[in-house]
Amino acid sequence: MNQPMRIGMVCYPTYGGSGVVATELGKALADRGHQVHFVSNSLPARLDVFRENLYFHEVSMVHYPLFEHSPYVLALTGKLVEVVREQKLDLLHVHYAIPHATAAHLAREILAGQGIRVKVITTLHGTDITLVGKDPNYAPVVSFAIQQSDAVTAVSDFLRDETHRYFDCRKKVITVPNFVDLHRFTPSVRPGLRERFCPAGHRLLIHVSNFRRVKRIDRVVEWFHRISDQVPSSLLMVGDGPELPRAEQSVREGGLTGKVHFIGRQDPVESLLGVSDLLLLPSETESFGLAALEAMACGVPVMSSDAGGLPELIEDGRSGILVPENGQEQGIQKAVALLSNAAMLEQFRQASIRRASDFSLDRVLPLYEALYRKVLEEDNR
Ligand code: GMT
Repeated sequence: MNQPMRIGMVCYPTYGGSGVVATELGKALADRGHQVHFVSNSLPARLDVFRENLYFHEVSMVHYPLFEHSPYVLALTGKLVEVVREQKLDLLHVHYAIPHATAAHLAREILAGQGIRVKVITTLHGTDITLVGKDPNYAPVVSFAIQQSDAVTAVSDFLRDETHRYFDCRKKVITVPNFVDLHRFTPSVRPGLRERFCPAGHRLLIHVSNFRRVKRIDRVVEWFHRISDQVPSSLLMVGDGPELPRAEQSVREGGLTGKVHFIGRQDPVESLLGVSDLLLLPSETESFGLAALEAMACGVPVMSSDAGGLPELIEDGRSGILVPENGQEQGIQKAVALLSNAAMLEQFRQASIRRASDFSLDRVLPLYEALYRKVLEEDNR
C-alpha cells in the first residue's frame, strides 16, 4: 500500500483553466487519501465544498504606502515557507509558471537553509509559455524557474514542444493532459432548460470562456452570424472578461439581439452544455482547451480553430470541426452541414463522448500520482 503524500497545490483562484485543473486534481487526490493544502490569494472557485484531507491557506498581501504594487511573489513565497514547514509537506505542485514556479523555487531554497526538504513540480498551462512567458521581461525568469523545478509537465504535446523550442529548456517536459470528471460532465438534459434560450426548431450553440483577447470573441459572434443565416440558431455566451463589452456591441450591430444570450459566469456549466448542440472555440491559441473537453464529455461537438493543442483532442470530421486560419468559409459550411443533419450530429455527439473518455480523471490522476512518487524517490536534483 502506497503511503499518502502531503501536497501543496498552488494556483490562481479565479475562473481559468489552470485553477480548475489544480482544484479538481486536488479534490481527487484528497479523495484518494492524500493530504492536499491549497495556497492561493483567495479560495479557488471550485473549492466550494468541505472535504476531508483538503485545506486552504490564504496568501495575505502586505500593503505599504511605498509600494505602488504589493509584491505578490514575496507574500506567496513567505506563505509557502510557512505551510511547508508547519504542515510537513512533501512537495509543492504549482500551476501556471508565472510567478508560482519562481516563488516555489525561492521557498525551497529558504527551507533548505533550515534543513527542510521539499520538491517542486511545475505544470505549464498555456499563456504562461505561449504569451506572457515569452515577454522579454519575464522570459529569463520563467526559463530559470522551469529549469529549477524537480519536474515539469505541460498539458499538451504542443505546449511541451513550444516550451522546448522557446526556452532552451534542458529539463525534460512531460505531457500530462487536461482531464474531465465523467461523473459530473455527462450527456444529460435538464428538462425545460433549452427552451429558455432557444425556440423549438433552433439549434443551440454555446461559447464558454474568460472573454480574453486570445479567445477571439469577435470571431465567435462572426461564426454564429454566418451559421445562423443558414440554420435557425441561438447562441449562449457563458463567462465574463475584458472582451465582453465589444462582443455585446457586435451582437447589437449585427442585429443578433434576441438570438444571443449573455449569461455571465456560470458554475456549474454542465447543465448548459447538456442542452447545447455545438461549442464554438475560435481561440488564437489554446494549449489544450479544457472548455472543449468538458463540452465533449457532455456530448457536445466542438468547432474550433486548428491551433495549439486542440488537434490533440478534437478529431476533425469525427468529433468536431477544426478550422484552419485560411479555411473560415469551409469551416462555416461544415458547421451548417452538421447542424442541418440530425443523424450526423448524433454521430458527432457519440464520437465526442468517446473521445472525452480518453481524458477521464480516472486515467490522468494516476499519471500525476506516479510523477509525485518518482520525484520524491529521486534524492538529488
Ligand atoms: O490563458 C488562459 O486562457 C487561461 C489558462 C489558465 O491557465 O487559466 O488556460 C490555459 O490552461 C487550460 C488548462 O490547462 C488549458 O485548457 C487552456 O487551453 C489554456 N489556455 C490557453 O492556452 C489560451
